[in-house]
Amino acid sequence: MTQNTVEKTSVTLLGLGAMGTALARTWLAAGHPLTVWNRTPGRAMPLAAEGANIAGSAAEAVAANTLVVVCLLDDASVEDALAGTDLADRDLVNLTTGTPAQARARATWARERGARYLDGGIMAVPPMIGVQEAGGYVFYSGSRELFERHRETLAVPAGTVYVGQDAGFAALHDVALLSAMYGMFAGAAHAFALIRKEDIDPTSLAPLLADWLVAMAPAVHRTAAQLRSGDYTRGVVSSLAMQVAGTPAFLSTAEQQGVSTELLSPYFELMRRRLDGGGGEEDLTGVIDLLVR
Ligand code: FVH
Repeated sequence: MTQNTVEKTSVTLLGLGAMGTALARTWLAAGHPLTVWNRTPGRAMPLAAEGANIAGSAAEAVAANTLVVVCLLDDASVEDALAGTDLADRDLVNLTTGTPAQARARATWARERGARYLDGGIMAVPPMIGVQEAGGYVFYSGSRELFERHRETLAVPAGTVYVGQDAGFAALHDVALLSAMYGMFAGAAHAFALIRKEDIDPTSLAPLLADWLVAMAPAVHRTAAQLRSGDYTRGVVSSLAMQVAGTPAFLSTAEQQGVSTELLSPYFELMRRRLDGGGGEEDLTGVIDLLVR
């Protein structure tokens, strides 16, 4: 008989909210021995039936395995949960959303307690976890050695993208992408508001909107190339001057439709300022310089 089993890394997971539970299930399904802890114990119980070891305390959970993943509400809850645990010689992977400064401080904090540290920013919602084709992934930053050591285990719930030794970079990438997402949602909200009082079915606008946003998204590559070269006129398709000239039509349409321009106007004001500063031949890239203080 041939023995073809590869030993899977044992994982400790602190935090069984919506995201933590999704992570737990994928590791269990992939055959990783898993020890879990949650502040409210009732949330851990269903996982026992799926094979998880339920720790009675965070300290017990941390003691159980070298690889300790935390996925909690915020940085303060990480502080709370890990208080009183012995992190010496642990590989701490923190998937809790926070700021770059919090991640850097947490890396120092972990090092002072004898742990190796990796920070993560999750680019997925719980239903995407463990579903490869959903395209979710996690940004990681901090110890490269730690990332390489646990790469395979970390890749079980979602893809992995390592963005550098600076522990704050995962959070920075996370916040950058999510900020762009909110800009997109803001634009979509304005678009739906424009048709709200008309005899137009929002479900007929939605696919048009989605396709349009997808068609426009690659423009970020031109923006990046212009930022890198410092030449904001390179490869311009629609000049800033032309675009500013078009803005009254957007503002008037909003007014005629009884829609507030509070989402749109701040961006238009930045475009106008850049135009007034002599950027008429440029792309929209100059707006970025106005944002950076
Ligand atoms: N869910 C999502 O869509 C997003 C997707 C992108 C990444 N985020 C971040 O993931 C972290 C966890 O999110 P979550 O969805 O699991 O959040 P909740 O379901 O609200 O669960 C929160 C867990 O945190 C525990 N907790 C809260 N405060 C404390 C504390 N002081 N001490 C110990 N644990 C604490 C909470 O425990 P309990 O309320 O069940 O006792 C949950 O386990 C988060 O950073 C998202 O931004 C998710």
